[in-house]
Amino acid sequence: MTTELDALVIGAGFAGMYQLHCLRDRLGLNVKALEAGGGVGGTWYWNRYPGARCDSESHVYWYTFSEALMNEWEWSERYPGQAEIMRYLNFAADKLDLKKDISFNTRVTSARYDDAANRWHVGTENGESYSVKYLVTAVGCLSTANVPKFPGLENFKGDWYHTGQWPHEGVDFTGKRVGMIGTGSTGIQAAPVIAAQAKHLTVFQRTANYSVPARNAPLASEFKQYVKQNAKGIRAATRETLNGMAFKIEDRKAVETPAEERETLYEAAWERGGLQFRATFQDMMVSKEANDTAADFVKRKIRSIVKDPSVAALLSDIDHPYAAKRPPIDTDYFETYNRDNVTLVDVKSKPIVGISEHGIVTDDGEYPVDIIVFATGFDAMTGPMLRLNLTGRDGVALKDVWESGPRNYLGLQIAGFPNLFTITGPGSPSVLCNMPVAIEQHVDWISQCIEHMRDNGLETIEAKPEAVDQWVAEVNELANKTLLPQAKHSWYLGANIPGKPRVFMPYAGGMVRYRETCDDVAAKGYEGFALA
Ligand code: N01
Repeated sequence: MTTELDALVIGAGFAGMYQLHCLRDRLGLNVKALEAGGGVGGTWYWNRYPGARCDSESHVYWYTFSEALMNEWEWSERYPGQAEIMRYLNFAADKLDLKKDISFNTRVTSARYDDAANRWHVGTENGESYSVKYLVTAVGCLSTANVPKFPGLENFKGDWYHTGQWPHEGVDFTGKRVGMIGTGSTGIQAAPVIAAQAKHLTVFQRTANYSVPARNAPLASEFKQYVKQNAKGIRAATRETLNGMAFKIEDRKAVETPAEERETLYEAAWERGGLQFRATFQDMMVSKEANDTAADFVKRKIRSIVKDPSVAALLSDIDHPYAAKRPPIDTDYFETYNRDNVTLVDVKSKPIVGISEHGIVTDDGEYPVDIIVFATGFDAMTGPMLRLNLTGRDGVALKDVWESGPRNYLGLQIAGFPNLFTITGPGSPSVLCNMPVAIEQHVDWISQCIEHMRDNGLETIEAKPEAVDQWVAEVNELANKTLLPQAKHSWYLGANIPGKPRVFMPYAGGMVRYRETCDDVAAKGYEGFALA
C-alpha cells in the first residue's frame, strides 16, 4: 500500500515541526512528517548526554513565528538544558496539534524521484511507502553519530555510548571508571558532570580546544518580564545580526585597540560569558593577528585555571584560530582537571590504536575503564542527507552527485532533484547561525515557494546546474575570506570523518546577506531555478 500525499517532511525537530505546520495549516496541503525518533525534538531527542545544554541563550532559542507560542512559554535558565528544550518542543507540538500528523519510530531509508509521474517515492525501514509531490528534508546537521572504527570495540566487556545516541533512562556512572574520547562542545559539556559522579574520568584529547565560561544561571524574574515585554524587539534583533543572535559584533578592531584596553574588554567578555566573547572585536574572524589576541587571552586563562602545569600545557596547546572550530562554552570544564579523579591523556602524540576487553589502548599502553563515552561528533551536514539514499532525475544518486563534496543552490535545492527542498543543508548559514532563526527563514522561503507554484499552476522547481556552480563558488569564496577553513580538524570541513571530502560546508556570508539573497532570488521569479 502506498500512501499518496501532497508533501512529506522528513524529521520532526525544530525544522520539521515548523515545516509541517506551514504546509498543513497555512497552505492546506495533505502532508505528513516521518520521524526516526519516538517523539518530537530531533537533535534534542537523541542528545541526552550529561550536561547537554544549548549554547544559544534561551530568549533567542525558540519559535518566533507565533505570538501565542512566545506569550505562553517562559524559559527558566540563561541557556536551556536538553530536558527543558524537549518540554518546549512538546509544548509547541501540542499547541499546534502536530503529533497526529507525525509518524514516529519511522526511519526513511530511500527516496526516489519518478520522472514520468513527477512524484517522489519514499520508503521507510518499517516497509511503508509514500508517493508525494514535494519532499522536504528536515534531518538536522548533526544527527549522524560518528563512532570511530577502533579495532576491538566489539570485544569490550564494559558499556559504551555515543553522546548523540544516549539512552533515555540515563547512565549511572557511580563507582565507575569512565573513558571519554573527544573534547568538542559535547565532551566539554559532559566532562564536568561525569567527573562529579564517576569514580574516575579519563579524557582522551586529540585536538585541544578553546572554551569560554557559559555563566549559566536561573533567569531573574525581571529578565523573564523583559523578554515577555520585548519578545518582538528581540526577534527583530535576531534578524539583523550575522549569526541570528540578539547581540551585535562590535565595530572596533582588535588590531587597532591598545593592548591594555583589549585585555579589559576580553576580561569583561570572559566574565559575561557565552558565545558573545566572539563578538568582542569585528576583525576576530578575518585577521589572524586579531584572532591571536583572543587565542592568547583564552590560553592564558586555561593556564591560570588548571593547577598542574603539564595538564595546563596540553589543554592550551591549541593548533587553530579561536572560533575557527565551533567555539564551545562551558560550566567548569577546565576546573574539572583540578579534581583528583580526572586524568587527561594526549592522543595526538600517542593515538588510540584500539579497544581491548577492559579499556582503551593507545600507543602508550592500556587505560582500563568500565564505560566508554564517545563524544566523537557527527558525520555533519552531508551525513544525514546521504543516509536517506536519495535518487534524483534519471536514477542519479545523491552520493554520486556529492562525491567530491556537497553541491546545491542556496543550500535549498540540488540540481537533478526536482521538488526536493533541504532545510539548513550545506551551503546555508545553518550551523554558523542560531539554528531556530536559520530554520524559520528556510521554512518560510520553502513554504512561499510551494505556494507560488500552486498559485501559478507550476509542477516542478529545480535548481539550474549553472546556479549550483555559482553558489558553490560563492560559498567557498566567502569561507576563504575568513579564518574558518584554517582549522584543519574541523567538522565544518568534513575533516573529522576519514575519507570525507574536505570542503567547507556552511555559508559564511552571514544570515542577513543570505536572507537578502534568498528574498532577491524569489522576487526575480526564482532566478536560478527552472520552473515548469
Ligand atoms: O563533536 P566535535 P561534538 N580519536 O566533532 C574527537 C554542536 N553541539 O559532538 O578535533 C580521538 O566538535 C575530536 O578530535 P579532533 C556544535 O555545533 C552543540 O563535540 O577531530 N579523538 C573532537 O575532539 C558542535 O560543534 C551544543 O582531533 C577523536 C571530538 O572527538 C557539534 O555539535 C552542544 C576521534 C569531536 O568533537 C559537534 O560537537 C554540543 C578519534 N578517532 C554540541 N574522532 C549546544 O550546546 C573524533 N575525535 C547547542
